[in-house]
Amino acid sequence: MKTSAQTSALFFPFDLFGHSGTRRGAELLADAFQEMLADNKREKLPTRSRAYAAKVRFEEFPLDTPDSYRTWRADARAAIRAVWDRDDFLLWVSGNHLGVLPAYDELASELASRNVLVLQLDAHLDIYNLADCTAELSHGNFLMHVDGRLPPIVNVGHRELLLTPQYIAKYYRQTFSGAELALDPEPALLAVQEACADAEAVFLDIDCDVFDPAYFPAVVHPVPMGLSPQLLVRFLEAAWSPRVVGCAFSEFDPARDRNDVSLSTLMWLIEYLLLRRHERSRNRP
Ligand SMILES: [Mn+2]
Repeated sequence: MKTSAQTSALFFPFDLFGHSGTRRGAELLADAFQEMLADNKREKLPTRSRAYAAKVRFEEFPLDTPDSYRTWRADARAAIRAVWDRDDFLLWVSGNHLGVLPAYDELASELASRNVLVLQLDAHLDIYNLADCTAELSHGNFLMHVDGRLPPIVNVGHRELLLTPQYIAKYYRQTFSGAELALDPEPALLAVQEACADAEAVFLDIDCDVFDPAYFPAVVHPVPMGLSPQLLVRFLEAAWSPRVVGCAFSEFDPARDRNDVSLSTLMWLIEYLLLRRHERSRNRP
């Protein structure tokens, strides 16, 4: 896979069949992202942002007509496909987690030709089939609805206490629960590093509820025993290589934020990823 020269930052405020406050989250991040680019442009002194300033393509999907919802999945897939056809790095910011399904669809379509891996940071394993869950497509079961064969997924940070290991293993290559990470994160860091080193393309899927609510209050249903942002950065670094083809963020519900601490965390991570991707000194083989 070629090293990509550009980043395509696509904001897709989809929030149907899941948490509706998250639409505003994707819109707010789109605003903050544009503000960051504008601030960088105004700055006359050299800053590290020059590494990526000319390399970012921004696009926001308004999703404001019934028609845009009728074709949301195909439209999102086409947009993602175009990014990867250009060998761009994909930054995909969705409303709820279901809005990341089109990226999984596209990764599934690549499985025949290359070895793809998803590193999913999420409090939930989105394969729920329990009595109180709908069998229809939803944010809680969307991995069961991927178009084609499910790509190999490693989950880090889930807080699952109900689903059996046998059932989980049908969908996940490997999982590391929040409790396991609390005891010792090193085995998980090593496993992530090895799995990502073996893959030809790695996609990072960050659901904001993976964070511990103490650090990141802005989610609809906070779940305890989550990751600190510091530990999440360690996992990003364990996964990182020029073969990371993109990163998704979802489930940010700004109405529940506290002094914008969650917003700042996400913007910090987004800028960190841009530098990670485009600062030449940090991407030597
Ligand atoms: Mn989740």
